[in-house]
Amino acid sequence: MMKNDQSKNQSVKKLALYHYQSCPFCGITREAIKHLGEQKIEQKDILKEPAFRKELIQGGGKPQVPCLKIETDNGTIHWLYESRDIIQFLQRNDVAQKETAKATA
Ligand SMILES: N[C@@H](CCC(=O)N[C@@H](CS)C(=O)NCC(=O)O)C(=O)O
Repeated sequence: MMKNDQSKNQSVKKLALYHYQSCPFCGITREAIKHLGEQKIEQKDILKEPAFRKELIQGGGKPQVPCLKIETDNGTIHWLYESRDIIQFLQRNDVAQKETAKATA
């Protein structure tokens, strides 16, 4: 799991969810994304597109889904596995985005 200090100090530039339709853990994660609403997350189905599966293995180290690829402003890339950790990260990121929007309004 990403360390808290990393998620606090680096702002998220781009998010991509590696998943596939029939995976129940992916379904829970997609539902959470839908619930959070406005987050822009590219969805990469690894069964429909073999190149995405390759990216996941090369980048994250294993073909397990769901996995969230997190790219930060300073160019760091994190591969976050485990649906529970992904959902927790997205909820925190959503709160952070809303706080930033409020502060800059
Ligand atoms: N504890 C994990 C379970 C994920 C999981 O078991 N994913 C299955 C698909 S439903 C998978 O990717 N299996 C292939 C693998 O682990 O290599 C989570 O909550 O995300």
